[in-house]
Amino acid sequence: MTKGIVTERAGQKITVFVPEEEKSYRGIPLGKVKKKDKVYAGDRVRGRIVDSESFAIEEIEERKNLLIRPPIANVDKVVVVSTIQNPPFQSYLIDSLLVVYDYLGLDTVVVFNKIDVLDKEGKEELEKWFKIYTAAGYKVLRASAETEEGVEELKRELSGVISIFAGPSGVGKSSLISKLTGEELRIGEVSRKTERGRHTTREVRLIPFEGGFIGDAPGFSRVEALNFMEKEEVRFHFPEFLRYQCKYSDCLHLNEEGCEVREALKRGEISCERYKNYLKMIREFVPWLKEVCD
Ligand SMILES: Nc1nc2c(ncn2[C@@H]2O[C@H](COP(=O)(O)OP(=O)(O)OP(=O)(O)O)[C@@H](O)[C@H]2O)c(=O)[nH]1
Ligand SMILES: [Mg+2]
Ligand SMILES: [Zn+2]
Repeated sequence: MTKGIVTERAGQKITVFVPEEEKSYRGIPLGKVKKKDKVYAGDRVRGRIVDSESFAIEEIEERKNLLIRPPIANVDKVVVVSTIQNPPFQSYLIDSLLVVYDYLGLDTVVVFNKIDVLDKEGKEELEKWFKIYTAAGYKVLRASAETEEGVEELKRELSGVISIFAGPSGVGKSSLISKLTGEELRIGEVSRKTERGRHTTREVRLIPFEGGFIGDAPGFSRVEALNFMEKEEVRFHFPEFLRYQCKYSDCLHLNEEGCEVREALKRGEISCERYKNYLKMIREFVPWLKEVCD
């Protein structure tokens, strides 16, 4: 049997890329596959090349994971793209995405794109956020799809894995992917369409890239961690909190006695911006916040 990977799923159309041949085929799910399971982009499949155009899918390998939006299976890494200016940085949305992807067991890379458009204030703000996310424990890159700064570094992060690009609309996800892969994607147009439409486009395409695959996704405007997990779970997905041992193991890092996260916040080891987003995510308030932060 030949191994392939589903790179596209659009309605009835399935595209299978066969690495051995470096060629794409039209995927035809055989009876048992059709009944048992839906086929998703990212699925690793086994089957036979029937002719120069077609690949008969006989088996779908067990999935490592399956994302809903965009619908892609076996994702290894998420590139969380944002900008400081044009559009302005939305730290709550980015932190929510980072929490949710960590909860789903996905690696993340934080990318600040459009660094070519920053004015003096913007540059300062970029350095501020760069430090905050680096200190929190994330891999952070500064990039520009326009000048190609940072694109090589990003390339190294993506070889050999299935990755998707996520983040707000208009930050340059499609532009970065186009620069990386040389594939022409719809720039500044895709999500405007999907976000307005009642039936969000369910089409996804993975582009073969350096032994791995890259998927484009429509922009997000809102993500809430509590739609994915319990309030008590959120704290485990702030990597910087995990460095501290509070007196009580069920400490939510609010008003509890012996909270080491609060102490770290007071010492400036944990960023107030990140902590405030944590509170917002779990819909909590602490009376001492004003004293400690600003
Ligand atoms: N100056 C500058 N403009 C950029 C850069 N990257 C993207 N753009 C522009 O920003 C706009 C949005 O880019 P897209 O690549 O469509 O953004 P996106 O994140 O894919 O947006 P959605 O698909 O709506 O989620 C386009 O006009 C791009 O030309 C960059 O690094 N610098
Ligand atoms: Mg796009
Ligand atoms: Zn605590």
